[in-house]
Amino acid sequence: MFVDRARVRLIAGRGGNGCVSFRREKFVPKGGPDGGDGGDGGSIYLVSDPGMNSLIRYRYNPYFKAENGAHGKGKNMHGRKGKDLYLKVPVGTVVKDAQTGEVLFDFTEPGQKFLAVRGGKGGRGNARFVTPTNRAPRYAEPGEEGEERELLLEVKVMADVGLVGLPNAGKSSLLRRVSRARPRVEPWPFTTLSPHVGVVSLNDEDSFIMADIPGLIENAHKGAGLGIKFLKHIERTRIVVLLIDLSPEAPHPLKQVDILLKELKSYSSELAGKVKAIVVNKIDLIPDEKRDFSDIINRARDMGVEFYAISALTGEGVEKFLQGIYSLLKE
Ligand SMILES: Nc1nc2c(ncn2[C@@H]2O[C@H](COP(=O)(O)OP(=O)(O)OP(=O)(O)O)[C@@H](O)[C@H]2O)c(=O)[nH]1
Ligand SMILES: [Mg+2]
Repeated sequence: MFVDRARVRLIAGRGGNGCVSFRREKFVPKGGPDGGDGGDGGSIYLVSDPGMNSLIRYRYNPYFKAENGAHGKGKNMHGRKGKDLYLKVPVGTVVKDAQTGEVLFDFTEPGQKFLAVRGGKGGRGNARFVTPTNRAPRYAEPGEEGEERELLLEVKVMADVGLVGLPNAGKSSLLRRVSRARPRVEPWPFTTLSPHVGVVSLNDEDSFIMADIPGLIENAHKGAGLGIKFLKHIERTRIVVLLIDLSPEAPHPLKQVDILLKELKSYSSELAGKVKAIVVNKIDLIPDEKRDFSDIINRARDMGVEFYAISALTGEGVEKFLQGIYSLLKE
């Protein structure tokens, strides 16, 4: 489980001012007051939507302002109400006040609505202030300011896909290529020390969450390298992808598959059962004519999993891999 966070600043719309106006018509010498009311400012609501699986859009665009109410006009014309804004958040989002940390709302199911900032009330026009003793009031109310608030949104997300591979296999490079996550990439093992997660957007509607975890080595279950504790971060992913390093310094690809499967199994057979694809990375290092992956393709076939060949560096094969993973997720 990863915590996805975003801080947003919300400003509700101002109410429109009430209007001071008197009826002026040709044959009505002393028209009464006819200033209309200002419209209410728009409010901002948060709404839980099952189609949202991360808060990423708010991280890049954290500022929202709802429309102001229009001012009232003469002839008793009321100002139009400012439009409300509805911001979609994933189910599971917890809303906190950014200043105090107080929990304001907890979205536990789809379709819940939380009024985050209320629009200012429109001011009343002078027509409303007529009394028996003052039949021609020359004042109207101004519109109220809209509420303004900074909120912290937090959601615990479960990644859809977990990348598992030896150190240096290129897991972080792949995550960087396909998402906006920015895990560090270095030409030496054990660069990644804690899990990272990124949203992979295939287009406006289709996206999934991919997690990059520290590299696994042989005997990790006995504590070698960074051990296997961090596998708990991908325990609840739906799919595990084995990322195999094709560079000459790495063990033979089949050997890598064996090591990874063994370590996964020693953590839990359920996790090992989530392996749905074997992906060989760094194909750019191998000239076209030497690309023969038949042994590993056969291995994938035996295991009943998919096979992809990619280069996280050049992007070759990556699109096809993402599409394949996405169709697996949809099944
Ligand atoms: N030629 C080539 N190099 C790659 C490719 N993908 C990653 N690398 C290189 O491999 C090295 C390791 O990449 P990382 O993405 O840090 O590997 P990692 O699997 O995240 O490694 P750890 O975090 O240590 O487990 C870096 O020098 C990358 O530039 C690739 O497709 N082709
Ligand atoms: Mg890494």
